[in-house]
Amino acid sequence: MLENINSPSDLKKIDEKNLLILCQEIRDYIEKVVKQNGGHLASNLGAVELIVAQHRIFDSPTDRIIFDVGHQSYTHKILTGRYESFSTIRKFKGLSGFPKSSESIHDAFNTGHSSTSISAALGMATARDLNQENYHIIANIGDGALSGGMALEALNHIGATNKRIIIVLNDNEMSISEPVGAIAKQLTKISSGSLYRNLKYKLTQKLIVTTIGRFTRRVLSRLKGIIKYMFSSKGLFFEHFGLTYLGPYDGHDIIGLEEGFKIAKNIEGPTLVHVITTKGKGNYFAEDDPEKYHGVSPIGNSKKKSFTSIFGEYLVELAKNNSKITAITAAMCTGTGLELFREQINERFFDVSIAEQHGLTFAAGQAISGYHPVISIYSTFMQRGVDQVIHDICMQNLPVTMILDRAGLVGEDGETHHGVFDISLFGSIPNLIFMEPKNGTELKQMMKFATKHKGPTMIRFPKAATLDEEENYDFDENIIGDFQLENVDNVDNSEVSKKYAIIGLGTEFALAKEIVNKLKKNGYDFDLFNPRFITPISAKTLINLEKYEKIFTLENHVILGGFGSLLKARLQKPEVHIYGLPNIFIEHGSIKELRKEVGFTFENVYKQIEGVLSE
Ligand SMILES: Cc1ncc(C[n+]2csc(CCOP(=O)(O)OP(=O)(O)O)c2C)c(N)n1
Repeated sequence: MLENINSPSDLKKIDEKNLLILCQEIRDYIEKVVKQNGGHLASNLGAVELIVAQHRIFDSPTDRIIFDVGHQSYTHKILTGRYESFSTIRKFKGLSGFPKSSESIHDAFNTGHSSTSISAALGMATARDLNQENYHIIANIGDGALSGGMALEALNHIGATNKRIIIVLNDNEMSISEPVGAIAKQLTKISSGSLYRNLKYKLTQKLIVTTIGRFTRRVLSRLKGIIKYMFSSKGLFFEHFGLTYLGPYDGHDIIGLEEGFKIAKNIEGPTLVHVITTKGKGNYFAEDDPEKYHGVSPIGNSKKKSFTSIFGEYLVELAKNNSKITAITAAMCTGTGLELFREQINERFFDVSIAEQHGLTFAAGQAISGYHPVISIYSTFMQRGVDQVIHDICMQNLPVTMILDRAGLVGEDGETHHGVFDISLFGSIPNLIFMEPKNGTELKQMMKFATKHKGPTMIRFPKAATLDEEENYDFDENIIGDFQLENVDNVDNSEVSKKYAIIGLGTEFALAKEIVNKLKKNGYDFDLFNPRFITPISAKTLINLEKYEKIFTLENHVILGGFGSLLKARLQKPEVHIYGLPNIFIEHGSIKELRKEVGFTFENVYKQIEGVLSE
């Protein structure tokens, strides 16, 4: 059936009795493609019926369907003319893993980061009303995403505007990990309420799917919505925000969902349709362990040690020897490698839910009270926390260690997830010591130093496998801001002696080394630096760097506003040539493909440097 659906209007023609089969086809297809390409398995399997029902009741693209985070939009993509191209999802030049308006008119709003959908929907609704138009705006949001600050700010605003929008709460009682907080508890109370359970029992268990059965279910479903709306106190939580509460509905019962959406369509003002789904629905493993199957990598991925796991393991070691160290995550326990900490030092582990800003100021609160929090956030999500870093942590010079995981290009998750702006955002903040290690050993040294330091520190590292067994040296307060000079033969040389210098930040040190080896072979006189520090840069280092004629920098970050730019602004004499990523939103694909696409490869950088040298 699926290959004949080219748009939601084809879906509307499908007979009710075939919908179960259709959903199975969708699930099979999603599983097959995710196995090959990687992607968000459990979230998508849980949202199949929910999205089918929406596309049958609403009229996309006239009606605007928004997906919060957007990681659960695979069914939507398949049903909106992208059945064939879905097999290219997350691949270079293929479909994006998230909604993208440049990909389809049905993708009403681009997402990737959490908790934006209600704000966007409300903005669209005010524009619609100013234009005196009449379409529906639907914001699909998960229970995890609902805990994010922006979603709550938007709910608060809704109360003041009373705009007609439909929020569909996809409640699977899971964020990536178990959801945290009062809202999650409130939702659990609603969904486990006896009225809901009774109705669900009546509606889905007892009735056989016959014509009469379907008719009765329709009536009961409609009644259910009305009963809940009129008599239930369970939705009061949302009603206090000025929303009309409908549900909870069984998110795998298409007929019931369709009835719910029909009711919602006719309600003036903002409505919340509460839908209970099973994350990973239909896949035994994903249902059983939705945390593990939230996102999966394609089969055959290498199991080398990542910076993330070195960080996670070493933090446990440090915290076992220092009872003041705490670990904080914003709903990304597994992604940031903190499971071991959660398991072994649970009393000092804090998951603040999808709340990066809160997490940072929460860390500041712990730090001002004598603790040393280590908060790990993906670079891209840290974009949310700029003011908290500046105003709450750095201005008060508090001992917080901030880890920026997934810094640089991240690959298949694409433009919403690359961590390529953090140096621009955090590279010039007073009091902050901002570092990037060249390998796993250096990461450990930086972590040891950072957790002893009496002020704020930040360490960025990429999604990459790394070595954990190279040379060791003292990394302490005495070397803050000093770039480390290495010559290619690895003989320690503290004198600046050459005409040219090449500086490779973090993992780009390896690329710099490769390039300098070839340049030396071709007769050029070079020094090679591992900077270690993005900010501050010591006076000693700056004085040394002034002696070079030309300096070449390499970084896994955008060029303008990055490490090289900041360095260039501080040097008078040397010409500084900066290599890194262009200041554009870079698409998705493997890191290798993306680097090739933007010209950040050994061959290209070497060629450019040689060009500069032969000028
Ligand atoms: C600002 C931000 N922080 C973290 C994430 C990572 N993230 C992606 S999905 C997700 C959990 C979302 O849970 P929920 O909304 O309940 O959706 P589900 O996957 O359970 O369907 C998280 C934390 C993100 N996308 N954006």
